[in-house]
Amino acid sequence: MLKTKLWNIEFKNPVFLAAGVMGETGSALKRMAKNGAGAVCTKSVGIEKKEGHKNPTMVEVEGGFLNAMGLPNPGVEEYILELERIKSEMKRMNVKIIGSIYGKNETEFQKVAENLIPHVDVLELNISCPHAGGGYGSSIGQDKCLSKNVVSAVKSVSDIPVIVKLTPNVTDIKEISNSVVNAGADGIVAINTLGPGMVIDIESKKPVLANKFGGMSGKAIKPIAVKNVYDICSTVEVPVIGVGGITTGYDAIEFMMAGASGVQVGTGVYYRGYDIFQKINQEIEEFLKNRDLNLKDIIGISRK
Ligand code: RRO
Repeated sequence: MLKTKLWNIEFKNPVFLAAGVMGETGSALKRMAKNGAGAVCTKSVGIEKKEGHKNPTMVEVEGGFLNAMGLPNPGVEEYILELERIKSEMKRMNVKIIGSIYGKNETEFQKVAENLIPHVDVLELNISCPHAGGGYGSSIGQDKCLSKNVVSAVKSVSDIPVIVKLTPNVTDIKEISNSVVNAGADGIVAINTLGPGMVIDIESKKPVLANKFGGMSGKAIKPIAVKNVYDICSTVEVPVIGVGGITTGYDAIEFMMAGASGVQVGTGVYYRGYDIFQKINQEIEEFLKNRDLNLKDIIGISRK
């Protein structure tokens, strides 16, 4: 009932693991796959190993979390070994792999893409980390020319679908969306974390995060994510994957009604556990069954 075909790939369901959560190792990805995800997304990987920011890198706030992980990853070559280890079981479970990549510029993006493409089903370009600094952050995703150049460079070497993760921290999400789609993006993922924000500990009188500030995820950002998806779907024709504050099937349905063809779950894993994917799928199925609807019937329905 929840089978979803996007870019000629059949996903067993439209509820995917978002980048950055439970994606640092192959075994963590496999665990999410076993818990019912239709696809799993890797932690964003770059050319070289990166330690990430110092601890603490996460702090819980009302309605979500702030994170400043700082792109910790083992580098693309090491990461490929992680993927090799889980390859056959992922095939057996029929769970697709989305490879999230980052880089300082289009040349770096292209190099990482060339390495990773043979090992994943879909490539996700992370041009939207709100606090990575050093040119890695949302600076690319806030500039329509830089975004376009990155997408063109990766598309020129890719034989698999290339989707682009956008930041909500822009004045015109439609403009950026059109720019990446005109450059050849096969889909859009919206949204990366919001902000960044800051929490100050009033006893120590200092910001809690070692990096001082971090991107906001979780329930509180859902209305912003839904509005971004709604706006993006009104301007581009490619599939849009909604992400931002999804913890229940009803949240997922809301994103689909805004136009999303699929969803990703990140922070939700902390709220509802690893089996959140099964739970969300069950809730979507029940909702549809009780109303005699199919998934296709609800996608974009709020826009009609
Ligand atoms: O690693 C991170 O700090 C991070 C990344 Br790459 C991202 O895209 N979004 C985010 O909130 N954190």
